[in-house]
Amino acid sequence: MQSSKRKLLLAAASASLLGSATGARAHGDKDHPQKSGAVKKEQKDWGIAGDVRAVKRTIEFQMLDTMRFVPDRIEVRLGETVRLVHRNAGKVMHEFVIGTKKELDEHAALMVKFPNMEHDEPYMAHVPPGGRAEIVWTFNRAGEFDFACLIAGHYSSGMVGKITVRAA
Ligand SMILES: [Cu+2]
Repeated sequence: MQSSKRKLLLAAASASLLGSATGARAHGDKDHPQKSGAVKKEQKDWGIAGDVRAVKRTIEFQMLDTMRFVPDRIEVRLGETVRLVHRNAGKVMHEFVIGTKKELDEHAALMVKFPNMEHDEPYMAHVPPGGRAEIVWTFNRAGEFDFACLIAGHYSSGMVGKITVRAA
């Protein structure tokens, strides 16, 4: 009982976190029109990995041990490619993961169960204390999205923020 539930969670984790790397998809019957050559540039509901040459704006975030991001709310225009720079001003590891609230909730629950789970995607940055990282992301879907630190305990303490993508 317990172990089959865990297996299911692990399967869900590898499908949604490793995504195209394994060829598995958590949402296999949704429309994914991209060709199989584009390994990392997978269209997500909250956008797609951006091209550095398309960057016209940089937004800097501080990650704090008070479990807050500064700023915790940003706005971008539909189609905009933004360089998101993360500076960890704290003494513990933090991360920055973009997603829908639903995806982040699910991912955070997995992180609580498997705190050492390793994962990497172009919409995530893992930043050690004093460190800096960046994400280049193209927001080609309008809507309200979240970003969050999914490290166990951080997400539940409110280490989250909002991204509004507005049509021009
Ligand atoms: Cu954190």
